[in-house]
Amino acid sequence: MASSSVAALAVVLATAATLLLSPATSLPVFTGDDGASPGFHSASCPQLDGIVWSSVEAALRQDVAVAAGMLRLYFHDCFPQGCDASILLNDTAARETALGPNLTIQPRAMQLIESIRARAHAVCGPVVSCADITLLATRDIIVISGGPWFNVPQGNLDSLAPAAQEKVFELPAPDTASVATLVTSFATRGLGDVADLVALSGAHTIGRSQCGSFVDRSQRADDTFSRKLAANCSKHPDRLQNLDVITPDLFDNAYFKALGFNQGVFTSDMALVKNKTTAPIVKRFAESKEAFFGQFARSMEKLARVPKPAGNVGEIRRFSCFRPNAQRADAAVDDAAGEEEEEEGFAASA
Ligand SMILES: *[C@@H]1O[C@H](CO)[C@@H](O)[C@H](O)[C@H]1NC(C)=O
Ligand SMILES: *[C@@H]1O[C@H](CO)[C@@H](O)[C@H](O)[C@H]1NC(C)=O
Ligand SMILES: *[C@@H]1O[C@H](CO)[C@@H](O)[C@H](O)[C@H]1NC(C)=O
Ligand SMILES: CC(=O)N[C@H]1CO[C@H](CO)[C@@H](O)[C@@H]1O
Repeated sequence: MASSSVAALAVVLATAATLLLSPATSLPVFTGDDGASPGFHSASCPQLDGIVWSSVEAALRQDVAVAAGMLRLYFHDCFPQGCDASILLNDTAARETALGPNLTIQPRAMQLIESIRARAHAVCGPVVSCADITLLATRDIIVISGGPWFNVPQGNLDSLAPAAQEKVFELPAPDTASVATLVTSFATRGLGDVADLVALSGAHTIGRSQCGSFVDRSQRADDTFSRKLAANCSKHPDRLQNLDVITPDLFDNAYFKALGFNQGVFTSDMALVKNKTTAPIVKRFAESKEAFFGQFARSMEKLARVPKPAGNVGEIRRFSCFRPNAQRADAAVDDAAGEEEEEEGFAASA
């Protein structure tokens, strides 16, 4: 079964280039650049870093769980077909957020990105994509939560349409995935080093989950911890469960320590300690926060560079991160009139 799904994946990847987005209008500033430079916006929007940092700080103060939401958004945006903000397109018929792996994307995290876009565009004009903001904001939220700094490539264009269903369903399922499945699915995205898989699972250090995502562990109720999970979920089915039960709000290596005590919430978390290849890496990360942070930073940067089958094509969404610019006409009749004129001006010159 594993080999047939790998074959299917290869076919999908090979044909993806012809299935995906057609090139469309983009600002001149983006052409001729494949979008790799972290300082990309320093001339066109020097205020961007400050806007992102202060927005993220304020959002975290209001609700610490938004950090987990942002990490999930980053992963779900970049993994299927590269970072292109396709995950945010919820105002289209085929929206990704309606698909199975994505139902638990936090509206708050989506809203945070949109509000940063609005602030940045108000100051600099529509020169920063929703995809770039997703990367910057997630990196900053990790740093503010105690985690490591890493570079995120900038100059990514926003997709014109949601990702194809089959791409979205290549996202690994936390409740059932075995280590072998996870390793295979990560390898297709340039994350073939086993340490990538273990380090990225470490994002669970600030993670939250709905009860529905770990039923196979909680219902087995075969140890003290899974019985506690089951009890919590039957008492409060709607409350989010912390994935790092030691320091749930701090980005540190306690998640890996908890795994050593059999306190991983997902089956895929526990699989990392049971597998002979990954167990020593878990142990290394549990013993050294620096080792975890170094690898996590490298792996997050790799994730930000997951190849785009059709290349860096698309647009900078100017009216909302939730819909493509072409949908402007039918969707935003009641926007402020003054703003509208200015935006039409940009549209006309693009
Ligand atoms: C899209 O998501 C945003 C943020 O969660 C939400 O405010 C908006 O209502 C959603 N739009 C649709 C059409 O679902
Ligand atoms: C353990 O993980 C390795 C990859 O790191 C994988 O190849 C192997 O199949 C896994 N073993 C089991 C028993 O799942
Ligand atoms: C169950 O819920 C309590 C109260 O929210 C929490 O402190 C505890 O960590 C939860 N149990 C587990 C196993 O996470
Ligand atoms: C529309 C859709 O895909 N719904 C699925 C969302 O995810 C849950 C749990 O993963 C499924 O039960 C739904 O069928």
